[in-house]
Amino acid sequence: MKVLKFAIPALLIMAIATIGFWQINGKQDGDAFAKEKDNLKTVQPITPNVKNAKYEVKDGVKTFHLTAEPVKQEVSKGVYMKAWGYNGGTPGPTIVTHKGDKVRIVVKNNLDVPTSVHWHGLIVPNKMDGVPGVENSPKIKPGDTFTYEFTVKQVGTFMYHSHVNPAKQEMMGLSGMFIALPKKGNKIDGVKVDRDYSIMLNEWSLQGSPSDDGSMKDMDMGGMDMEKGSSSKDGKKDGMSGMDGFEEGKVPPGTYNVNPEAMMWNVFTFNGKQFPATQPMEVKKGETVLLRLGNISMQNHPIHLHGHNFKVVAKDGTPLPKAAQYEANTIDVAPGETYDVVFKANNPGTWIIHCHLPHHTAGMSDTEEGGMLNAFHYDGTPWPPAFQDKK
Ligand SMILES: [Cu+2]
Repeated sequence: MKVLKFAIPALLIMAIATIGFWQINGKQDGDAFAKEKDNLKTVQPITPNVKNAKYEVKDGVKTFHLTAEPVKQEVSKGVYMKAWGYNGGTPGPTIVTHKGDKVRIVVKNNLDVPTSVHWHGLIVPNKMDGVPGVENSPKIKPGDTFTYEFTVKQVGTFMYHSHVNPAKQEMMGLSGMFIALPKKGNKIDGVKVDRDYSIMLNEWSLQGSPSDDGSMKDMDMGGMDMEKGSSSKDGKKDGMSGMDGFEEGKVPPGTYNVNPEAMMWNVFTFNGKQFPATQPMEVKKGETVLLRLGNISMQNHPIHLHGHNFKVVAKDGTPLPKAAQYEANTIDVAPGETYDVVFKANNPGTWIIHCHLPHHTAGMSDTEEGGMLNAFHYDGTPWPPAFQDKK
């Protein structure tokens, strides 16, 4: 009896302790499960200033629609260029897919010249490569439509662009980003990411008179009338750069033609916008941020991030082996290249990212900075004056 008297409370205590332990453990398991589920979620890629392409799934095939067409694009306040793009803008919408997706991309040509779309870096069947005359895909005639179809076999950052008269058509703006995500989860290039941002690099030669429709006949007048007489230190007229129109970053508000053949450029864009029209990228402290960079232009652009080192984890849609990954804060992106870089958001504030060729961040008439420049903005930190309208 004495033993029982002692044993019952002891058993009771043990039972309560066990239930308590299960409860605590159960909760932990629940958290772990929630965390695991979270990790299986895919982070939605964001291309600042550019939409992701809409699609519909038909018979298990993801179907996208691209319309190649003339676009009138505002690159920064009041500065419009008459470029070519897809679905109303340049770059065209970002195509987001998953590895294993069967995709169909219906391309309508609303230009007055033939065109095609090449899937840059993607391993596709030869006849889907979009290089008419070399393989069997057609030059898509004005008004015509062609459907490209392939299975996405890779994971990474790719691009798309015209491959008919590319010297002209790429420089008129016929390009866009193509992202292939893993089948599931947010582990990209071996890193679990919380943010997925893309920046496409382009450069433009805007010509014409700001007051008219930008027709070529006026190109010699451009800038001269605007900034009469004043001379810059290299002896050139301010606002002029020989026959090529306006100096870097010195294009006054107006609507202009793009001269795709020019070898001097005066507007340098991240996703078709120059600072301060670039939409800053939000991050939260502690997050792991993926940034995808792609270049369809005539020059290399050394892209530099302030306040952080990033790790270069992939090139041209191909993950780099651990031993080949490296830390840096500037990466030179050559034409045709894509890079994936990741960084830990561990330094709150607003940190700019920009091309480090000084002329490529030349300010517009009313700003000190311009061109290829954007910023990462930490959630909860004050917005600096340059971004007051972005809040
Ligand atoms: Cu540059």
